[in-house]
Amino acid sequence: MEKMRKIIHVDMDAFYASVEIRDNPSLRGKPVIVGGMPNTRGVVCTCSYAARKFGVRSAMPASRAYQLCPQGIFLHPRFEVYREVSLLIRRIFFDYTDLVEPLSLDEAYLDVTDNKRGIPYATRTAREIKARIFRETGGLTASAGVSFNKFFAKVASDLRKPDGLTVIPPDQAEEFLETLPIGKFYGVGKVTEKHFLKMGIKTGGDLKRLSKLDLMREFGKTGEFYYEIARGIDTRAVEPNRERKSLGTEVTFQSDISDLTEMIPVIQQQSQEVSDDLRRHGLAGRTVTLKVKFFDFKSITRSRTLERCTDSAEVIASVARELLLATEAGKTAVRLLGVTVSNFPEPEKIETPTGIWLQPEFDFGEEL
Ligand code: TTP
Ligand code: MG
Repeated sequence: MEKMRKIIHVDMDAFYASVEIRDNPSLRGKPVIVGGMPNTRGVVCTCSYAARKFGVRSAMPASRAYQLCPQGIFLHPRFEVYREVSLLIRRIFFDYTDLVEPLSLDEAYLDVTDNKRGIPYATRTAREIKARIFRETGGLTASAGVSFNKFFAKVASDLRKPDGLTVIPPDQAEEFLETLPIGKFYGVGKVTEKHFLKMGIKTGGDLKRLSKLDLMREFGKTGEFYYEIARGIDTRAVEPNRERKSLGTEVTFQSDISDLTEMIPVIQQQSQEVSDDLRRHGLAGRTVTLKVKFFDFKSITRSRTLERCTDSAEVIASVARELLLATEAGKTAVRLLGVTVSNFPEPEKIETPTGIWLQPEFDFGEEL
């Protein structure tokens, strides 16, 4: 029988906001909102838990956040500082395992089945990692989820935020899934959640009652994935070298548009989203690509490669705009626009400590 995997998912609490509070303790306990300023078209990157009480959320227009929380303290993000903290926590992870798969600056999966420190329980490893993050970052907290696959580990890390540690052992997994809201399932975003709710599927229990065929009819290939997830099966390995090759976004219009003055704000908005996303992943790229699908479904892409890497919304937007102006768009009606940035440099090499590799000599058993 294959040895049971021990997976930890670590996710920093209110990441950008917590860093801001760390660096200015007079903000502690206050509604701190990091992102765009209220009188601009910017959006909220994240906010402190005090601000969440007012209903402020990530990706919300900053103007809306101001309506909900006029006493909020609005701050510009400082990406270089977040990137530093991110490197710091990744170094801590590498002290325990080389099987680290970062998902963004503030979260990662760790496979600690055979960890470098020979700690028999993933729960203890998670506790240690949390304590070290707190100490070594100057008081930032993370939440961790511990389980036997990625899906449960990720769901678990979200259950007791902030500063949480949640374990989902195999014998509790099924019971846990039964009542889990459908929106919390891996791969279920806002759109799919609505789709499920329309079908009357509200929880994991409801999901489990659907046959594989039903799910495939509704969701195609992804349906098969939902079938397995509903049964707690997730065989995805933690992939330490998974590299993102590009980041982008696209939108299909409800009805075709032929006015260039309508298209330009769309690509500006998309460039902003791509820029936010790049920064969240600590990436910058040299190539900007514009995709245009015309009314007759003919699709083209146009790219430009820059001298230097960028993650700036203004730069991306200005390149995308030029690319757009050189197409038939405007003369011909358009049904889809997309902006992508690619061509990332080699990822920053993270030094892994050269210390001794402690080979565990004891039986891991079936305990987490
Ligand atoms: P998250 O981990 O999703 O959020 P968080 O760490 O702020 O809060 P939580 O305690 O709920 O985990 O995202 C990590 C960082 O990524 C976040 O601090 C800011 C950035 N971010 C954005 O810039 N835009 C977004 O829409 C989201 C969701 C996050
Ligand atoms: Mg987080």
